[in-house]
Amino acid sequence: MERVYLDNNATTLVDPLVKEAMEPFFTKMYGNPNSLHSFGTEVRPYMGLALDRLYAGINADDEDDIIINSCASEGNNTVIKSFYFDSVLNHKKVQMITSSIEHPAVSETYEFLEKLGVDVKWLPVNADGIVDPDELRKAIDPDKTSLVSIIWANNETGLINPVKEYGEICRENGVKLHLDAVQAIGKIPVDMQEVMADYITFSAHKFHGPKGVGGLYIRRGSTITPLMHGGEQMAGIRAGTVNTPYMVGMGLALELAGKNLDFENTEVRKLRDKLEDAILDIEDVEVIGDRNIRTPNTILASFRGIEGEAFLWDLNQNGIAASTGSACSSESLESNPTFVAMDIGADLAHTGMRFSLSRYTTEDEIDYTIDVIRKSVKRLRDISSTNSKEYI
Ligand code: C6P
Repeated sequence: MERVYLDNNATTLVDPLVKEAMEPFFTKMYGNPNSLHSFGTEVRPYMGLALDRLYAGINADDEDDIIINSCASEGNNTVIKSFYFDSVLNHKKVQMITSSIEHPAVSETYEFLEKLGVDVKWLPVNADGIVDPDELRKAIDPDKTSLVSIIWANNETGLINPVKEYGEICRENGVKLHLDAVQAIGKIPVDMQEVMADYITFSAHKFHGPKGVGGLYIRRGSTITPLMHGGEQMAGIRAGTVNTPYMVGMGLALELAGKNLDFENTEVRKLRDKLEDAILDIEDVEVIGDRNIRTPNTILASFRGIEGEAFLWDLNQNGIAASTGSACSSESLESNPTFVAMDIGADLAHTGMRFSLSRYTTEDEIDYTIDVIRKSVKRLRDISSTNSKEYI
């Protein structure tokens, strides 16, 4: 076995069909789509096709907007800061609500707004790792709350929040809802006629598209004050020359992800469950969250007595790529936000390991991984018990 990639929540392999579809836009059809000459105009139908695929992929209405940007972090910053800008422009103090299990692209943006004086309410999670709709209902003050931002599917655990209910609660109270849909898209159905969110954000590289391109969905009737000024691209909401090859790639990637949703839900889930069952067979191991309410590709397991960093290193030595948490905070030794939010004890806080599969994961790879995990856990536990005996 050469290498096994089980860190698909960090990023994914670009589907070869996507790469092929992007190619002509680097050296042949490289015109600026805003130019009036043929080099510019010939690109536009392909952008239209990409947009059609994105609209279809999330079942957006023709009247809704999808803004192409650089990534979900940009989309999350755009939505949250837009509400802050509006409060400044309207001389109105607002309250905003988020949860304690957000990706840093949301949580750190809110922490920054707190420094600017914004009142931010942080919703807890329940024992199942879910943001309880009742907590949201209680936290909303219809006179003050302007925006609610909640993660659709958590990147560490894969736990899926009841977003449909959030949509109903926000509607009842006249409050806008923003969902970080990065880990939902391509893994579970995302249907904007079902879920009444006003804004959702996503990144192409999580569903076998290229890195550095993402989308911001805006429901009709909702507005955005731009984060980036300086051009009329994207209806004036996001200035900057559109990255046409990547937009084309993202459109096709989402279409292919849609076609593979059943496969994710059956075949990827089967392999995930096989790995999870084998992990749970090991003594003193806990998997966070009920597998039936998780994305079908994700496991966050806690291996008691094994330090996450050492385990990660051992897996890597055997060619297996996993992750102790989200890739962008993996260098910090702090506990994963999920462990903190779920009040999982300090003894387990540094022992978490995330395994995230994709439609490219094979059964042979899972069998090999199971074998390596068993041996590695035994070896690391033997080492730590020998070391602790030396100190007795
Ligand atoms: N999570 C992970 O290892 P960007 O980097 O902007 O494409 O995506 C940011 C982002 C936002 N929200 C969620 C829920 C995410 O999972 C991510 C990316 C990766 O978990 C890399 S930190």
